[in-house]
Amino acid sequence: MKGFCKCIFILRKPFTMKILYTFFVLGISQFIFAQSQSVPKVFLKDVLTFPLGASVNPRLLDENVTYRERTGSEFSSVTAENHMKMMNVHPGADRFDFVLGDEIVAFAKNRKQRIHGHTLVWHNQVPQWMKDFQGDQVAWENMLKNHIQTVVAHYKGKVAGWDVVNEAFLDDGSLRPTIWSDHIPDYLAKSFLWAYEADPNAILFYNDYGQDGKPKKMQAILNLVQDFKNRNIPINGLGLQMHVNIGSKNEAILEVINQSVATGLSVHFSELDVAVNPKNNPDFVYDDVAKDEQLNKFLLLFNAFKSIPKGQQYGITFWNVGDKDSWLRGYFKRPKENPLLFDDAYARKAAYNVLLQTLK
Ligand code: 9MR
Repeated sequence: MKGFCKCIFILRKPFTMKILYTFFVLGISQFIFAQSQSVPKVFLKDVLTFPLGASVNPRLLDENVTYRERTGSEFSSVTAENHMKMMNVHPGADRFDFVLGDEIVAFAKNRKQRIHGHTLVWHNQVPQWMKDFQGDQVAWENMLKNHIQTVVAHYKGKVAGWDVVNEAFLDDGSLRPTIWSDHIPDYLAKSFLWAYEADPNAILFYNDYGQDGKPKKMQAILNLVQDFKNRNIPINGLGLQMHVNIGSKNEAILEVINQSVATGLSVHFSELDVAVNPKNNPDFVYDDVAKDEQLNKFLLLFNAFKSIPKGQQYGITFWNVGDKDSWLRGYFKRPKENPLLFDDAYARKAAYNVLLQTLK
């Protein structure tokens, strides 16, 4: 009894009360923190019936812990944004360099993520020695075949699918003039055949951008698919890059999705971003109106993808992880762009949570 009275006496002292109160509050917040850490987060990738991907940059994976954590936990598929392209993997005629591509593969394998290969044949990011290459048609064919087959063989069994040829058509539907079209007749079909020879299990894609609202370009792609089917050239999928913006017309987007699905091939929204400031207005503010418009585009795309027959759903891949890593800021130099699902600090945007609630 004596001890009890003493205790009450101490508690009455204002200073002692303050200290106890502080410990109490600290304890509660520690408890809440611990709870929030231990409760597993719900991930968008887990409520989807198809893979959710991001293109990644190995330097950021190395240097930025938050980027690494987000990429590892939020996505079930990864694409190398640049490090499986010709310029990076084949820097000299007799030299291949798979170091950074392999880093991405190891990262993804450790996290049981699927790896999508991008891209075997393109007119951009071509090494200088290829641009300067001299030789007749046979020499060009051997050079491209060697490139494709060495890269595909290196990643055989690791990469699930390849963008075999990227962006081969112009908006008017004509074949884009490139070093490949200049030197190798029927280079698209040959590229697919060479890729198939090197890995018959890889899912082989034709990948392009801006099909929506460009009916001639889309028709050229559909003609390519039909022609390949007629000639037994292996093709398994169509990549719709989906570099869209908040002003892109919904009907046009839905039309090219439907046309792609109608081919019966797998469909990949392969490089998704929804630009909010496409005209690069320096006074642009990423306000609630822009965020809502962006969310509506995300919803349109995810809902459309969800309605694709399951066997044709290869997945949706975002073109990098956080807004500040987007090519629209770096490559296009549009500082006021916020096209992705995660903000500059890699926090989930409000749109992420709406997608999560709506799609589960
Ligand atoms: O995001 C890529 C950027 O880092 C490169 O500098 C750029 C070079 O052209 O390529 C970007 O990725 C492109 C992709 O490989 C193909 N579709 C268009 C993408 C954006 O340009």
